[in-house]
Amino acid sequence: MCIPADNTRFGVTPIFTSEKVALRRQSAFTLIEIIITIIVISISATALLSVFSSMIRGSADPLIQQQATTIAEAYMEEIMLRAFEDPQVAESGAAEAGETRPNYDDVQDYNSLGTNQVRDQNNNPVAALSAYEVTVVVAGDALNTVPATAAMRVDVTVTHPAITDILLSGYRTRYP
Ligand SMILES: [Ca+2]
Repeated sequence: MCIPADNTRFGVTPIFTSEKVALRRQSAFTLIEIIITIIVISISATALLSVFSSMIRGSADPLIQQQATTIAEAYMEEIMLRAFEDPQVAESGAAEAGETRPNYDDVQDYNSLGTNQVRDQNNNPVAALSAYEVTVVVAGDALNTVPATAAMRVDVTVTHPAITDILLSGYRTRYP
């Protein structure tokens, strides 16, 4: 069958070469679109890189915080195992005469520690923890119905240049 030049009556519209070129142009990216895409990708990459760099910079902090917390817990545990007040002589509110850390016998003795680098229970400095400092303060502080004369609040603060101070508080009450 012969198709006439004007074949619209068959439902087919012929596409001329100029129209084909126009269609091809529409499906491609324009220079402006490419530039906008590059700008968007650059902004996204910059934001991602800044997030990654802050994560890398702060990645050591949790380890230091955990170490500081562990130091505070170790001091607190040691202090809480002592008596409320000196069992042999009148309580002075700090270490009594002749007492050193290895033979501290009440919680109030620990007021004599003040601020110092981390030390073990025999008062030997722990070289590996030299960047941390510990401060211990023990003072009477009412705890609900327990008066301040029968409740000692123990504050253990651990500091390190890279983190916010870690403060651990506990109470030692006078009980029989
Ligand atoms: Ca004592």
